[in-house]
Amino acid sequence: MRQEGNFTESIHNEDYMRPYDTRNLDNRGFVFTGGRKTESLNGEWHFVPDLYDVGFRDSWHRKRTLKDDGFPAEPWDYHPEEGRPVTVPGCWNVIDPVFFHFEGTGWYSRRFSCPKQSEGERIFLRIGAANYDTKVYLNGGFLGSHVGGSTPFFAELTGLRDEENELLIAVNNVRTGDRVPMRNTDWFNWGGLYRDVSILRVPAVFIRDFRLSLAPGGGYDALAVRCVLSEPVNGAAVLSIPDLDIKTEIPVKDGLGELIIPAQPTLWEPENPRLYEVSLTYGGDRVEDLVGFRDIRVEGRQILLNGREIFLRGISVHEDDARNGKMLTEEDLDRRFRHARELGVNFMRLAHYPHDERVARRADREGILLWEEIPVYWAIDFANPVTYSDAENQLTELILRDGNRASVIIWSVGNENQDTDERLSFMSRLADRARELDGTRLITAACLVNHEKNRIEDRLAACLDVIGLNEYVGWYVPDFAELEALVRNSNPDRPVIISEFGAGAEAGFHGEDNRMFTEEYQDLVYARQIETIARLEYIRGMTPWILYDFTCPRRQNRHQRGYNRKGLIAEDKETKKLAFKRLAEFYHTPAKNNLSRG
Ligand code: GCB
Repeated sequence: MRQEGNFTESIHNEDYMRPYDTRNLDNRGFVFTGGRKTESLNGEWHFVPDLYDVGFRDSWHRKRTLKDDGFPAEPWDYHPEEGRPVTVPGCWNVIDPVFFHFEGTGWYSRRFSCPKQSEGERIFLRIGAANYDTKVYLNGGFLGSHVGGSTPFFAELTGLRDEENELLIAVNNVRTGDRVPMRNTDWFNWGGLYRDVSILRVPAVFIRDFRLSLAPGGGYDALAVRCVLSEPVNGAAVLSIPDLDIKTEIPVKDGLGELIIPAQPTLWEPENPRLYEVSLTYGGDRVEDLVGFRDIRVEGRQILLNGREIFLRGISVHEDDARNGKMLTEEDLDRRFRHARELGVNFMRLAHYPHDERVARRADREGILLWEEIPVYWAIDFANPVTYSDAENQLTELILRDGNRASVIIWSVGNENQDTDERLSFMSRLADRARELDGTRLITAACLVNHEKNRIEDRLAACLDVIGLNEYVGWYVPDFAELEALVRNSNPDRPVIISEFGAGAEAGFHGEDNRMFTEEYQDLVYARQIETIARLEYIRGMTPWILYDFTCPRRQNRHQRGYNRKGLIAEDKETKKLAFKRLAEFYHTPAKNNLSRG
């Protein structure tokens, strides 16, 4: 058989992935992007599904010779130009019904031109997110791989040509036991290049990270600035905040600049989400951002925003859409914030993975506080060091991405994990890592009730600032009396947020309030939960499960048909169920929701 290279070898090689599993595209390659000009690579790409990983086995990225007539000399099984045209960003599951359940590798290719503009300039590709394992090839060469399905990453484009470059990106969404999350989740495993793809140009020495916040300590009279340069240089960066009359040099030593600057900004808070235009320059590099200054702290069993107690009136949300999968459209974003406002929330839990970065930017402008999370979900492989470094990398990339968002007040290091020794060591390390990267936010995790003792009890709690608690009294625990008992049995030493409660309801299905999946039953669960939660001084917030019904292959009874139906609104994102009104009434009545501000 006439085939290029070592065809027979390639079909016998089951170790074909080894050269490409480099995971070198991680948080160390982060580039601060605020205010930078980018060239978008969104738009039309070519796509082929590759269920058997032939592309890796057979090196599809390698340039192959064409004959004079333009046809290949060998029987290629792949041609980058002949894939199906698709729009990036997007999830492949919604391209065509035949791809809906596809789990495997999808190859995306496109051509682009990229003239160099100045000597010494460095050019990076930024991928907003791709689920889950991504390998990047340029002009036939392999640039590297990234794991993690919801955070941005960068690849330096070396070997670029001014005209006609070919980018080939393989994205694999197979669920495996060592990934974060692992095989089993309660949401749909969307696949593809589903966030923006772009190119940025930076000078030889550039700003990798730029962090600006109110200086911790509660004095409200100083800002803390920190910057990290791409090289271990010495010099000075210049921070400028025109509305505060600040133009200050930040001494940089070995590539790191840190300074506390006296300032009295108007504080950012939900009622007045004041943002300041800021910029940082170093040599020929300049970045910008829009930053709010606020303080978030825990004292005893209270959460204090800018020194005052706050009750977090929240709602949980997934990133899921029947037409667009995980890709967030502007329309979806607008609708989500409109519904949140109607509910009267001041807080949102972005479950269970980092959501599109536009959400936090919008929340900054609208004064909505956020809980952001990484998908350390259920029974991930806590004993596996590879799984740990993946989780830590996702956490780091998230913090690097959203470190300047005033709206984000809480990092969550996981959801509903069993209290084992391995899990304790894994997640307490993550909590430490989050604090090391960011001293200006609270750390939490959504914990489980200890069902044996029916009380709030989890060894991880000692490592958290706020205990998140998922309790499904009224649903998985049918007897409402259990809620009273749970409350009586618990005496947490720090604030608790009820990070989930809820009940399934099929929109339009009505009946007695003791019949599961009726809107009436869901409404009753909300009524009972609210009644109890509002009485407890240590419960400082709640994010019921969930705003919209969402795609979920685990849910297949006749009321569900592939959707988790615990939404307050159906999957059409319009049809409200009865419980929506119940929660909105509670949130809009300060006397009832036991705290008036925020
Ligand atoms: C949970 C999980 C969430 C599920 C939800 C449910 O506790 O954290 O991901 O979707 O319960 O509906 O069962």
